[in-house]
Amino acid sequence: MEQVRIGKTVLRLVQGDITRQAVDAIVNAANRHLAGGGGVDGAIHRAGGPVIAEECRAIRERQGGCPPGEAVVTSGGNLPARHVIHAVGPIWQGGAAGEDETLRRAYQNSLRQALACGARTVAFPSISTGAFRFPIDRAAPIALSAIADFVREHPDAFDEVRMVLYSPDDFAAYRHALARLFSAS
Ligand code: AR6
Repeated sequence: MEQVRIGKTVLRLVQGDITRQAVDAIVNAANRHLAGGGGVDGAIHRAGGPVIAEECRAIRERQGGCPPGEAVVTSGGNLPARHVIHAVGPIWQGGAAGEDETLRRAYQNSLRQALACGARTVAFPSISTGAFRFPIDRAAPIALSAIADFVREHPDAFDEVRMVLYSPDDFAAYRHALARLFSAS
């Protein structure tokens, strides 16, 4: 299963590069210092250009960064997306340090920011499952149910929420989770 409909909103899985998505807002898997880095964060800063780092620096100076579970917004620079929502996921510490709840909040606060900037189409990467080492089989159902719950609570907000999975293995993990979560609906 690669997509489901939740009311008027499509929740879709695609395999690809998030920097190429023509949506209103893409989400970045950032760190609490909003300092840039590798992985999807590096790819977004490279493709979007220096304006994103400049806006991140202004946010850092204003509010000292972004704690895990929260999200902040910059413009998209040269990206097809108008906005970048920088979400900070949890660093995996074994699973008993509240990582599941922090991951869920990262998705929901990202959607809250998307709603606030009027984005009707939003694309997410798989937050925390790279450098932050959150196991993807555990992250996928948390990500999808966090999105689905938020969409159910805001039925007029979004046309599409897209998960953009970079590797075939990541895509397979999310497809499996989507089928399990929605098989009865
Ligand atoms: N499009 C979509 N997904 C991607 C792309 C891309 N272009 N590139 C990588 N991924 P990670 P994290 C996938 O490490 O675990 C950074 O240094 C990747 O395959 O980017 O939240 C930040 O600055 C993986 O499945 O993010 C932070 O310090 C997923 O994106 C830290 O890493 C997330 O991997 C955040 O770690």
